[in-house]
Amino acid sequence: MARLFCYLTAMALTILALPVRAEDGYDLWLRYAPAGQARGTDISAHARAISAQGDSATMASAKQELQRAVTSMTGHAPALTTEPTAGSLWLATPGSAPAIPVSLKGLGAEGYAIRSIDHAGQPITLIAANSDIGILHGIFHWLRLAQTGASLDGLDIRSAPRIGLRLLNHWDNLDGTVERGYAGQSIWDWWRLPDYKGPRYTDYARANASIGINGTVLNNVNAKAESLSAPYIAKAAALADIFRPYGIKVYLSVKWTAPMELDGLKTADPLDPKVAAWWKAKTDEIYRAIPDFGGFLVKANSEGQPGPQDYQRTHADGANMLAAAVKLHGGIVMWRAFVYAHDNPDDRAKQAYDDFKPLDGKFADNVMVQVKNGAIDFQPREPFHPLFGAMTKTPLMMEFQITKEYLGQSTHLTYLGPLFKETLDADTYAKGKGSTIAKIIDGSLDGHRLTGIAGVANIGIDRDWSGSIFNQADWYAFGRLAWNPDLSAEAIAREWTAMTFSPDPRLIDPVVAMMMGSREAAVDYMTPLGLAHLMATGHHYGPAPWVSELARPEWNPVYYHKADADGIGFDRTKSGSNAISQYAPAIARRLADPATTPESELLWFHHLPWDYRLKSGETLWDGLVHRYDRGVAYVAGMQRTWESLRPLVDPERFAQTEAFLAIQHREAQWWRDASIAYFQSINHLPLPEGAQAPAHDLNWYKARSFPYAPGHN
Ligand code: GCV
Repeated sequence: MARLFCYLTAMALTILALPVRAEDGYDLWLRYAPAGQARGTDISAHARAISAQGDSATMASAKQELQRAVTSMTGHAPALTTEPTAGSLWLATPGSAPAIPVSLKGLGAEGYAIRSIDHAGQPITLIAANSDIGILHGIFHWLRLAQTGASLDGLDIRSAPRIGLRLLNHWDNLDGTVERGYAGQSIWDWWRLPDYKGPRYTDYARANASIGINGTVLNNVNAKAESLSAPYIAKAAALADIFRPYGIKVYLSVKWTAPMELDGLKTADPLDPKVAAWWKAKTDEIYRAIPDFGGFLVKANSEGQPGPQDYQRTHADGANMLAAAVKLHGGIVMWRAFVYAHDNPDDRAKQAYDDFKPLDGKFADNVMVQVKNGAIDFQPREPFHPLFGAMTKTPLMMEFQITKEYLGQSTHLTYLGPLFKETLDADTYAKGKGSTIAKIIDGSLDGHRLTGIAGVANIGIDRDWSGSIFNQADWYAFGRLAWNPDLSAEAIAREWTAMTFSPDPRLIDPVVAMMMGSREAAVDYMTPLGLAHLMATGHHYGPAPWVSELARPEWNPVYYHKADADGIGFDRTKSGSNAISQYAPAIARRLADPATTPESELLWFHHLPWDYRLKSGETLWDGLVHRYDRGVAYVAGMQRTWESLRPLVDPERFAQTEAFLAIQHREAQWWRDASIAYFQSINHLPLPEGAQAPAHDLNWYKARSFPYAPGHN
């Protein structure tokens, strides 16, 4: 009896210590958790009522979001009024409220102002914008303040996006799979669209609008022609209808040979009038179904995809033909620069520049060239792509990868904010010091009106959307940086953590610290010192630096590390591929010499002897091993930090992260051990003192096979 009593008491105490809500991650950063008494009263006092006159679908969504959020945070539903009253949130646009006591100049169509004002003697929070979409963005800003515990008094905020097009690129296939997707099947239920439109589509739009994303490319860049068939246009139109009130436009990826596949044309030559007429008619058909359709995204002449070069035409010929078709409707073409050819023996890192730089100035004014952040392929670290700064006459659109094809897929905690920032802040020296990539893509450096940024989505049907709770932070960070590339990755991590878990500093400080070092840790345990592309073939899961027999040279990891008995690294200086000549002279000079090359990019640009001395004084080999160990140790540190947070996190999300960190630790050790075993088989060097031998011999690592790893293309 006494034992039973003790047991029940212990159970009761455990239950009391737990946060009350069970969480599965579905609500993302829009949880609107009950705010606690003092804070709840404070929020209530600033949101006694929602005052607005407009009745558009967007305004209705804004009001609904506020009601839902305030009610959930405070337990009290705000009243709805048309005129501002004491303590109300007043949503005002020039169309709905004649005399707005704040200037809307410079806010554009999507920006907003938030100001605490005295209105006829009453304290009110004004959220004002030129459009209802601006209001929606404004209310999400206010809700961010409310959720993160920031003051709601004395507000005087103005915000407008720096970059015009802020898009997700879904690599979602019509069969429901997602290329490089680690969060389950596609959220687009193509089969049951357009008849069945589940609630997830609206929640997707809410989440995106809350971080300022204003466009989505629905289908994979490795596109199927059928995406442009009438039934699939109707499906895309159904989604567009749901997203429109949230300010999100729909775009489609196209397959170059669609005119041949869908309608039996003999050619897809962009200069053939019949081909141009086909695209014009197809585009008109799309705009009849989706009047605000955004435009096309194209992967052409890349990795087996067809394109204009198959007809001896250039990328500009192809892009301009499509651009003419969408132009009358106000649409755009996003032409990807991710190209490399199997018959080009030159360094793969140089090929996009060689293809596209000569085309600068030849693209129509509604074409953007979409460039990946680095010249190879979304590696844990890459130097910035040399096309940034080299095509001043063409608007360049940034392409980041939010899904973590190369950074641990769904289970590794590797916060991408610092990776995105590293590229955005990189100085191209295109027009002297301060020519950052952020200024290139926001159009300010070269005076472009059309500006854009895209992120390859990490979204799937998993309950938590992104395959893990922490992967949601990458989606969030992408949106926030797309709106304002000057934000810091750390500030974004703090916001996200406060909204996703709790604004309790006992939780935020350690979680943010752990996130901020996590990408560098992945670089350390996977590809330190500028190494790249050492992952296994096909699914890209785990290490395989030994692979050397794939059909195309640049598919093989040995192509990238070039390790031999004497040294390691890819010589991209004059004595090698001379890829450094694609950068501005100030950068090329720095990269020509290993001593002035950042150590984080050393082996990307130089082939160096194993006994090359690093800045620390240790040899290159010892430095490599130490970095592998540092990466593994960081993950062990994250495990300890997370364990210490057990009392502050709900059980479901705690358990997921705990389990995933254990996987990450095991896989970090695997990367470290397999890489060391392989490189040691080449250089025959002893490990530095204190470093542990790999757990298995090289053959054991080589024999590992994962035919069912997710995300395969
Ligand atoms: C969509 C890499 C990926 C491919 C992807 C390609 C691209 O090669 O592994 O899955 O294809 O990049 O960006 O087009």
